[in-house]
Amino acid sequence: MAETTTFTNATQILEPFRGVKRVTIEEYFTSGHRTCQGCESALVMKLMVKAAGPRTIVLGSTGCMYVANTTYYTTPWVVPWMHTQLGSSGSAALGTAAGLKALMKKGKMKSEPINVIAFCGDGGGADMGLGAISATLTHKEYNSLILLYDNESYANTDIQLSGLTPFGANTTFSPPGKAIRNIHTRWKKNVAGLLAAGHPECRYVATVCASYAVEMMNKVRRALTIGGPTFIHSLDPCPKGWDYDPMLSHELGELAIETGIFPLYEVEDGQVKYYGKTKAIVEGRARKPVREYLLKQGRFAHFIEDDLDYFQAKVDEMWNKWEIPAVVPFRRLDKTQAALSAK
Ligand SMILES: Cc1ncc(C[n+]2csc(CCOP(=O)(O)OP(=O)(O)O)c2C)c(N)n1
Ligand code: SF4
Ligand SMILES: [Mg+2]
Repeated sequence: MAETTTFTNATQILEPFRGVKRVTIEEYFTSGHRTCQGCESALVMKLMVKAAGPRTIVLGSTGCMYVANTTYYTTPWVVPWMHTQLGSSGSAALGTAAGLKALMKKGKMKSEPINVIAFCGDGGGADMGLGAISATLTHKEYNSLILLYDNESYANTDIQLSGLTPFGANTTFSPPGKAIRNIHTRWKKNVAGLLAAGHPECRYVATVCASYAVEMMNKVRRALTIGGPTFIHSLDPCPKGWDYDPMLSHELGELAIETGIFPLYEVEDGQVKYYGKTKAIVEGRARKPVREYLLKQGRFAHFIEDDLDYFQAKVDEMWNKWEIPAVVPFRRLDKTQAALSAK
């Protein structure tokens, strides 16, 4: 069939919400889910789709946000929703965006901007599905957003450690013991920095935290408006996996930012922009000590002073030694630095 002339591959223009009073009242992720009390990932789903609006398709890889949200015959999703395999959020995003584009181009469906959002957990996205996400971020002709909700474990299968689990955390794969206190001794992957640096044609990568809900929704709106493939990394406190009282979810999100452990930034067309309390840190506000965040969580209850010092030193390094603080960990060789300054 001949292509229609009306097709433009445009995105929806979603202006930022200017303050909480301007946020729309409609919900597209409602009652009917069975996540734990205080689950920030459920809040992320609600805010993500509220920001996107009704003309949106959501695709979700296996994990808590699939299993707890789609118990047989019930669902909180008001918009069209599809489950996809654990490592395939990238493929689902690309395939859906390409399918919509083809159908609209051929005139088989009305030509209109439809948001495509695929979400994945840290296990599904930063470990198993990294290759598919990477491929999707190179296909600049298709509009989709991949949102990684990071509860820092394979939570749905009972809290196994992932590549985004923090150093030393107690998980079912890394229980502290008498002989070895910290089984998990690797540092968390820098997933947003990795994807931003590695995909120069991806126009938008951001980090968010739902403790700052309006800012978080506005990053989703920006990603969908700018178009092409885009990526957002959300840090989501998880009462079950992190072992804390559910009433602390919001506070822990704030502390992750205030300690500098999780920076808030966006990279738009290659330009890094810090925002919120991270921006204040960049401009000179002191970071809170990491112990204020870590010691509120049972998963770090076995930490001794040496562990807290190590964690603090690694975070200090992110801020003091990285080429782009807390974003890009490269360091210039002195010679390169000198050669560049001489130009
Ligand atoms: C290929 C494959 N391996 C293992 C599983 C079992 N499984 C289902 S959900 C899940 C955990 C996924 O972790 P994550 O992506 O971080 O999402 P979360 O459960 O934390 O929300 C696992 C291992 C699966 N569904 N598919
Ligand atoms: S285990 Fe964590 S991510 Fe999963 S539903 Fe419970 S609080 Fe949410
Ligand atoms: Mg997870």
